[in-house]
Parts: sequence; structure tokens; C-alpha cells
Amino acid sequence: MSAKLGVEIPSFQKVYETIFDIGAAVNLRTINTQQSLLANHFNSITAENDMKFEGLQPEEGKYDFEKSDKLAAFAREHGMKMRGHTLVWHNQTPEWVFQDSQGERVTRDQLLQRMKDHITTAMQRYKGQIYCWDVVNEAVTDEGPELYRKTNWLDIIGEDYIEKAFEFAHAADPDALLFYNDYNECNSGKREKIYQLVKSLVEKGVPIHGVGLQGHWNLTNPGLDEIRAAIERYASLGLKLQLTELDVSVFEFEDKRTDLTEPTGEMIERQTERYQQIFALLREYQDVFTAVTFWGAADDYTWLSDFPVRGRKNWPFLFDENHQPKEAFWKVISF
Ligand code: HAH
Repeated sequence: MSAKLGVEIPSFQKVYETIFDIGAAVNLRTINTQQSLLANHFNSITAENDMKFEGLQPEEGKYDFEKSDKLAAFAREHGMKMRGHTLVWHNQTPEWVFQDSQGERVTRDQLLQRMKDHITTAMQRYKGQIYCWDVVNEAVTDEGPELYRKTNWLDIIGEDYIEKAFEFAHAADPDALLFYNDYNECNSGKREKIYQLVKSLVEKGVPIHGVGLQGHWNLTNPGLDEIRAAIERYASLGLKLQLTELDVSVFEFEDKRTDLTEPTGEMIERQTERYQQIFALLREYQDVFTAVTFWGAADDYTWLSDFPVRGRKNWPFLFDENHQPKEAFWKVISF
């Protein structure tokens, strides 16, 4: 941005040092391609994919920590915190987990044992380094009256699979902060389901310490009032909150256009205003928010360039494709 030429770029995480952590999701490629950006502006990382079940235990009992160890080493070398993502989820979990050697579905007890082994092995490896884990991801339905998303975990274990996961996690590392994480978290219907689920866990004395709001948002949705209502609702549970996967897509979810090679001026203007409003709101709730993690760091790499439209570029962050601060960055650090 030529208007800012010659101006020192403040460190994002230092500006927010007393407010909340500033995190980024990373992978083995971006810790190289975005190394100095990450080191300067972020004080926390999350593995985008490499700590998911299929990444850590692709075959029964054969753990593979090669990638995750490299990410953890990157965090240590740069004095960054690390979040763990994610232990129990319906996606990116290998089929073997739910089957025995004959290809038959495992029993409840077998699956609980596998869950326990996985959680214990993963968490103990990073004990003292990963301070916070997304123990269960996306267990609630988007639509309809049912609370629990239909998954193999639910089918085989039953509704208590969630509390079991938290109990195993707490036993594996009693110092780790344990989060429930979900998306569409500001939609009023889903918000109430997430609230009911987490409330029931708290009332049962399940060791849960926080709610992760993924924050996969766009230029209009969710509205600021919906975000505020969700924050108020979750905060009323007395737990900590984090924004765990923030990005602001320049496309509406239903918009499948593929003609753009750069964002329009209007998109960038609206994104700037949106980020300014989002961070003003988050600062209002700085007593409950302990971290804001983006699902990436700069516009040269985002999962949104493959989702929901394959191969369509998106520009959802505060730093552009050349790792330069966008106008939205300057707004977010000016308060
Ligand atoms: C998230 N799901 C996952 O938590 C994360 O692990 C993954 O890398 C990307 C997004 C969000 C999601 C969504 O936005 C829409 C449909 C299903 C899931």
C-alpha cells in the first residue's frame, strides 16, 4: 500500500499482547513460505491438518508425528504458543478406527479404548507445549431438531462419547485447556444447540474449559448482532472463548462465481469495514476471549481457495498475497 510506504509495520501480536493471543493455522509449506510473517505477527499456531486423527494415526497403533513435530518445533523456535486441533471429529478420521480386523464395526468398548489411546498418545507427546486442545470438533447438527450430528462416534458409543473424550483428555494432560469447537456458531438455531450441549457438559462436571468459535465468516454473515448474541450466550456458561479459525471470505457461501483474478474494490472496502467491526467487538469482550486464531495468515494460501468452490481463489486475511498488510490490518491495530 503506497500510502504506507516508509511507515513501520507494527507487530500484530505485540499490539494485541495485553488483549488476546493472535494465532494462525499453518502447515509444513507455510512455515517456510510465510516464516517471517508468522514470526513477526503471530504468537500462536495451530496445525491446519497435521494433528487431525488421520494425520497422527493413519493406521492402528502406527503413530506418525513427523509433520506435527516439525510444526511444534517451529512454534518453540519462535517462542509461539500452540493449540491442538483436533482429537475427536467426524472428518479426516480413518475408516479403520470404526472397524475391526474383519471389517466389522467395532463395539462401544473397543471404540472407547481407541479413542482413549489416541487422545492419550497425542496429548502426552505435546504435554507442556500444546496448552489448549480442540477435544471435540463439530458434534452438533446444522439443521433440524436433533442435537447430535450423526457420526460413527455417536452411532457406536452413544451420546456420552463427547464427555468421554474430555475425560480422557483431562487425564492425559491435566494442565491442558480443553475446548469444544464448532462452525456456524453464530446461527441462532445452532448456537442454542451448542449452548445446550456445552451447558450439559458443565453441569455434569465434565472437564471443559472453553468454547471455540471457528469464525468462518464472510462480508455479510453472520451479522454483528448475531456475533454479539453468540458471544454473550457462550460467555454465560462461565467458560473462556476463542475465535479458532477466523477468515472473512469475499464470497457469500452460495456465490459460486469463478471469474475474479483479484478481489473487487468493493469487496476489499467491505472486508476492511468488517474486520474493523469484528475486532472492535472482540476487544469489547477481551475479558472472555483469550485468543483469536486465523485459519491461515496471508492471502497467498487459504483453504477457501478450494472450498466451497474448487480452485477458486479467495482473499480472506489481513495480509495480502505478498504478505503486506491490507487496509483492514491498519484498522484492526488502530484503536
Ligand atoms: C473447519 N470446518 C475445520 O474445523 C478445520 O479443521 C478445517 O481445516 C476447515 C474448516 C468448517 C466447516 C465448514 O466451514 C463448512 C462445512 C463443514 C465444515
